[in-house]
Amino acid sequence: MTKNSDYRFSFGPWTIHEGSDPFGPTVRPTVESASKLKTCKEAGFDAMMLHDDDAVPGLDSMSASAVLAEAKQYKTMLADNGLVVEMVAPRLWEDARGIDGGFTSRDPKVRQWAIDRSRQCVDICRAMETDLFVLWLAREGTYMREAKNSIDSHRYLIEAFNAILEHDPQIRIAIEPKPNEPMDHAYLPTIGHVLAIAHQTVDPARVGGLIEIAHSLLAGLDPADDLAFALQANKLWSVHLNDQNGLKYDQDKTFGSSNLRSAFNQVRVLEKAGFASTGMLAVDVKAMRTQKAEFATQHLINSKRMFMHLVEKVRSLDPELERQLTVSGNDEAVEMAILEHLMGV
Ligand code: GLO
Ligand code: MG
Repeated sequence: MTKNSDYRFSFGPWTIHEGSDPFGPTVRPTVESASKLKTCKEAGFDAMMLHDDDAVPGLDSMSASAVLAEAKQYKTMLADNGLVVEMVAPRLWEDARGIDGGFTSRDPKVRQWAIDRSRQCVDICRAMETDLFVLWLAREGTYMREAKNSIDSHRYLIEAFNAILEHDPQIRIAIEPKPNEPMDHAYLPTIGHVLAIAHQTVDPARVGGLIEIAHSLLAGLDPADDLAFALQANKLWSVHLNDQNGLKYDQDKTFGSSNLRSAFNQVRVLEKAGFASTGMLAVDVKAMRTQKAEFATQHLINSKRMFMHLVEKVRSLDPELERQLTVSGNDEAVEMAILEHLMGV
């Protein structure tokens, strides 16, 4: 099997979780931060992706200098384990103030809070030596469309992105689109929306995208084509690997576990674009609720393993078959050859 020598992988601490869902409580004990770091290292990952309050728990009640000191401490702990920080994202949606969204809240004081907290998150990025600032715009949307003026909301988003860009000349914003959940309708539901709005900011070169496979599927799109769209624009700055079985709640299943052929095509497009040398693969998966605590890191390991198996499948595709793909002929036979290649028969 291919070693992950050329691809680099990260995961977020929230992917090792207690297993609660909207219908039931936790089913596994909380795992300490240090133990998650150990898993990261032992499972052959290169980096952690973090929310601001993963890096600095309780940051709200701390002074700005104490926040940065603690972020640096976490960074050192990672470095001692040979790990780096891929990105940091402000977790606006878990704060009571962000109930109606942060940047697009109906309350101007909340909109200001969201910008201030994002600026602080940029400082945390810098303290942790990453220039990648991720925005998953969780609650930037509505439950009731009439509640907000959509035109103003998009303007607020651009103003917030500008404030972040202006706060630090080096920071790059990677926006992670998702069409719904937790909101009924989210602003910036697809990578198309993300790249369009990037061009309206004060520095379009520093605004790009992060594509999560499950989110593309929730928008009814083809993830491989979504990846290709961002790649051709040099705007794919991270990928959240996972899978999704149709249009339901955001499942965050193990990469490739639902649709192998689609996963193969996602890997193929990343291979063709040479993504290994330009970005990291972040595994954003949830363990099944039935998974016992002692095995509750398996979903991370399996996602990375599936990715590397599929890299092998892409690289070992018969060159003659590759050639036949480029011309119209017996396409049914060519498709069958791909299916057989995937099945190993
Ligand atoms: C949820 C998102 C979430 C983000 C993470 C990083 O649907 O995928 O997990 O990726 O919070 O901002
Ligand atoms: Mg994600």
